Amino acid sequence: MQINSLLDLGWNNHFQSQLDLESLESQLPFRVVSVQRNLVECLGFDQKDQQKTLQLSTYFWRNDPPELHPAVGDWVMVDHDLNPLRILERKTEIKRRGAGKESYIQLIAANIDTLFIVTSCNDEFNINRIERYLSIAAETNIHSVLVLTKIDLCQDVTPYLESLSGNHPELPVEVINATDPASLDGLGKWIDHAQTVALLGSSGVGKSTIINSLTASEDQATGAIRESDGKGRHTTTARSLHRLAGGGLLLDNPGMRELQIVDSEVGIKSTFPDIDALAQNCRFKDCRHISEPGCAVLREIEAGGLERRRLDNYHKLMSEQARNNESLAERRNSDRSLGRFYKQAKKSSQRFKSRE
Ligand SMILES: Nc1nc2c(ncn2[C@@H]2O[C@H](COP(=O)(O)OP(=O)(O)OP(=O)(O)O)[C@@H](O)[C@H]2O)c(=O)[nH]1
Ligand SMILES: [Mg+2]
Ligand SMILES: [Zn+2]
Repeated sequence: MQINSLLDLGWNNHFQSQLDLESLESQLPFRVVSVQRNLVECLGFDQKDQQKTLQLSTYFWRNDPPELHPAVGDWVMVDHDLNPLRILERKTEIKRRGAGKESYIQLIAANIDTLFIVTSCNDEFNINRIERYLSIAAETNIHSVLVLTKIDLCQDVTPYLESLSGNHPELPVEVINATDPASLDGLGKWIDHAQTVALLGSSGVGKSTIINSLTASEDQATGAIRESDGKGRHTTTARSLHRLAGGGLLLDNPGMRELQIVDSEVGIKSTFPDIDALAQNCRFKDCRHISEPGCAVLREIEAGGLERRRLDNYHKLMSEQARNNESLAERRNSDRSLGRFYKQAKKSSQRFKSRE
């Protein structure tokens, strides 16, 4: 990736204002462009102002919780010998609950301006899942655009478009054939110079195909979906940032198997503004819209003004994030008490030694 200045990588005032005079003189900002296991690749300029690609090990962050490890899109400050020092405070973060039993937050990407929710007009299309993405983006003030792929393989896109406009009238929708660069013109207006756009969606929906078509390259491997069930083969395995000729930055991601929502109450509420507005008229202030008397949300469902599915998904997302927040808080507490225990143990062993 050839760049002229940090501005081309999305550097702006939000990051600049975090640096005092001393760090401006002694440190250099690098942007994380890909993460593979324990290796973080960053792009920036060295002390002689030469463009430089850095490979950093995540070992430096080994004692930090996972959400504070570098993610694609992060800005890492390094010293003049190119050793990592810290990660700058993020403008936005796309996160989920990490997979597995242990409760932790996994960062998918940092400092994203716009999210392309990529979905195809076939069985993969799922409005509940789209609302999950929307909630996560809204929580961190990322602007979402829905990209509907594979129109060339679809008889009739109307049901998909109706489902989107019926549920989310404000959501911009771009309908494309990802394999045909001519059909991608509409995406351009969402990818301004130095803006970072993340593509998220299930495996096989065409995220990497979009990137290849927009960069006129074959840089990203793509893979045909399975004929038996139409599912993708998880072709992309690492996140990586790509620069377009127009100066926009696109982040390719592996297809998502699961997107467990965490810490997103505000995002969910703003994804379901109709439910939030109706809730103002419920008899009880803390109405959960399950079976309470005087519930304005349930009344609206009965009157046919609100789809039951929407309320069900709202409940599902709200309780999922509450559950995940709770187990996260428990884990943090136990980490903290474990930390205290170790500190105590260290102190008493030092006391013991000093008496020897
Ligand atoms: N006809 C047609 N094929 C498409 C379109 N978009 C993607 N494909 C094909 O669908 C398959 C999967 O595309 P990929 O770009 O690999 O999908 P992906 O979202 O990157 O998948 P993962 O990397 O597994 O997450 C490839 O064979 C693409 O050529 C489209 O709009 N029309
Ligand atoms: Mg891919
Ligand atoms: Zn209610």
